[in-house]
Amino acid sequence: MYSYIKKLTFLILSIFIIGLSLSSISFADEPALQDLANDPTKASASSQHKDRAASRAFDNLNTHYFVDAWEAEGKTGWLKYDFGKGNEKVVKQYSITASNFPTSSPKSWSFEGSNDNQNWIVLNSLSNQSMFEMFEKRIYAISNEDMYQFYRINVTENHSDGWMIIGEVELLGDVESQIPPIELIATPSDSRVSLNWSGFKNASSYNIERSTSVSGPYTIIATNIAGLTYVDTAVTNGTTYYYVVTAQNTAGESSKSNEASATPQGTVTPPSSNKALLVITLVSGLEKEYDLPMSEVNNFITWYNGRAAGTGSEVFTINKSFNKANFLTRKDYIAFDKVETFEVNEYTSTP
Ligand SMILES: [Ca+2]
Ligand SMILES: [Ca+2]
Repeated sequence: MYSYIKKLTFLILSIFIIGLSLSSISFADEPALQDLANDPTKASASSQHKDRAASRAFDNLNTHYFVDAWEAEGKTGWLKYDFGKGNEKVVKQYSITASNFPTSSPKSWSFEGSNDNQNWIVLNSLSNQSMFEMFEKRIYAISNEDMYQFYRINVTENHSDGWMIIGEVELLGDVESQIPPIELIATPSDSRVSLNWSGFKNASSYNIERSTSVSGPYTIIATNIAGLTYVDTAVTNGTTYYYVVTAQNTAGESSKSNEASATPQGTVTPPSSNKALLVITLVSGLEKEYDLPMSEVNNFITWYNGRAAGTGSEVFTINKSFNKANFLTRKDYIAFDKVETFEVNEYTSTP
């Protein structure tokens, strides 16, 4: 008897433990999904009864009569929800709740996602489903990890009535883990702007758009970029450019990324505080020595090189401000064809 009780206890304990582990397998790590579709104004449909518009399927109401339901004019039709550009969602489950007319409930349909409202990806396809009970709610889990702006239920067959009616539809997702939109960073350098961005889930390629005004209008400057970087070399130093990136996948084009701006700049040499002795030997044999800031010596060299190449003015003017004494200005005019050679001796000036 004792042994029997012990065995029984063991058996009950075992069942209890198996039950516990089963329940933890079933429910552990399930994110809390919430209905993301609660704005009836974002609903539309292939057709709708004048008193039972598409919005009725997203009004969170399903009362005793089908006034709160969407009714298609016919046995088939689609019901769509638009989350809006930049507000794409990853929907992982959807639910359909029947109205009080089970015979009008859907029998065969597909659940689809899109980012351009033209190309639709079938996320779930069901046919010959049993008739809904009155006000029955059924939840369908789908293995979707992608963001879509548009979702729709595309009903190809209802149960028997001449009209198809759906009381309520939920689009369920994990609010916390919606994938953020593309994050774009623009980095300027000399005659180029480098763009880097974070990836869009399942993107096949990216398009780059550019503007010289904040918030556009943008012009597409590159398409079908496979990677996550792009270098724009068709830029002018000193001009500020504004960029956005969009992702392309089989479901269409994503919304625009954040706008990133950059102003490419040439390599700027900081003005040198150094000075130099510029010694010019003229054709006549005369030597002229000037103690000048390095910047003015550089101007002289630029003039001389230009003149040697046949451009620029015939004469270079040296401001001898270093020793003006009683004169307002003292200037030397150096004619190119009078210069035999010159020598530059730079030195660090100590303030
Ligand atoms: Ca809702
Ligand atoms: Ca409703």
